[in-house]
Amino acid sequence: MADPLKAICEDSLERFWTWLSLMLAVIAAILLGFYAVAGNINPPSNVETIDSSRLHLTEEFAEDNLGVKTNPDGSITVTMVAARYGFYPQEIEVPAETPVTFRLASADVLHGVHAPYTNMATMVVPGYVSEVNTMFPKAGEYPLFCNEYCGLGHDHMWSRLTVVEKTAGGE
Ligand SMILES: [Cu+2]
Repeated sequence: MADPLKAICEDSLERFWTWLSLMLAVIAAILLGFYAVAGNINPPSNVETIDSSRLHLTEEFAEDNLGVKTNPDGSITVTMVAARYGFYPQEIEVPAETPVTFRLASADVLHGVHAPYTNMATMVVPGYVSEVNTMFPKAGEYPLFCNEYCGLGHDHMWSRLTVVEKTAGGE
């Protein structure tokens, strides 16, 4: 079979390296696809829009309704607003070894949230509700950092996440 690259390139060595780099891209795409399917490794897929300028008028993200709620099945839902420069409420406490769902919305610009040493990390894009499902194995105090530059106060944008031992019978 004639090499289709021959139409644009005479040099056989150049064609060889072009084919090799194309193959590497195909192999990388196959591997990524494989790990995404086999390990269920995907970007957060919650697509839910919200009007960031009217968060305070929504039921879920109104100031009085933010914070930690225990669901009937014992799992926890944490509702937070990311705004320059903090995550509100600024102190939250959740039990260890319990499924926790974070629901975050930005009131202004793009933010990111990250609790070091845990897998709790997501971008908080204005106009969308970010949702993260996680479970904290160990009690302790974790900072919640903003990891998307959002303005002059970005370095000071953090809140406190306290993970307490799971009490017998749940919280
Ligand atoms: Cu920030």
